[in-house]
Amino acid sequence: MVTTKLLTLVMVVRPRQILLGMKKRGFGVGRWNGFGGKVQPGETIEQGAKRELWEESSLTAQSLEKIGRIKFEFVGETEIMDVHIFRTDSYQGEPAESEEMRPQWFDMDKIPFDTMWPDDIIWFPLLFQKKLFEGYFKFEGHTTILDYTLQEVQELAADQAS
Ligand code: 8OG
Repeated sequence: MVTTKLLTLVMVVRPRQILLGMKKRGFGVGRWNGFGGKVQPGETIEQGAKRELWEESSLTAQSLEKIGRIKFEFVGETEIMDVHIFRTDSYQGEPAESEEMRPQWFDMDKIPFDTMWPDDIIWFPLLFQKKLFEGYFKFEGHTTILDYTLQEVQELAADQAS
């Protein structure tokens, strides 16, 4: 049976820069990424996104813009990861290292794609152009993309699990 796991990913931006965190443990260890994780029972996707951002970077987001949704399939696994992606440029606090992440600002033209999930180089241009998008990536292991789709969309579905 195929199950779906709801996840969040928050991209924090300021003029010409983006905040990424080096993942220190668990899924995606050794890669730079935005901040996020599993949505907990009883919270909305957006609440989960804000909570994870705070837990992993010490930043409080005043508002999040929903910018994308990507589903990931890993060959041989029955769980689809349904990742809801947000962007924010309105936040409070200073980024601080947590047990999970070591945050660092990067210039938008110096993104460390070599040490990121391999799909990121494909959809980051849409993030920078402020386009909304939906995608699907099929991975073999954690480094090979077998198939993918990525579309710009006019709107994203409401905050719901399906
Ligand atoms: O709780 P945990 O750290 O395991 O959550 C995984 C995080 O990684 C979550 O924020 C979603 C995010 N994520 C994936 N796959 C990919 C991917 O291919 N690219 C990026 N940039 N993030 C991903 O689960």
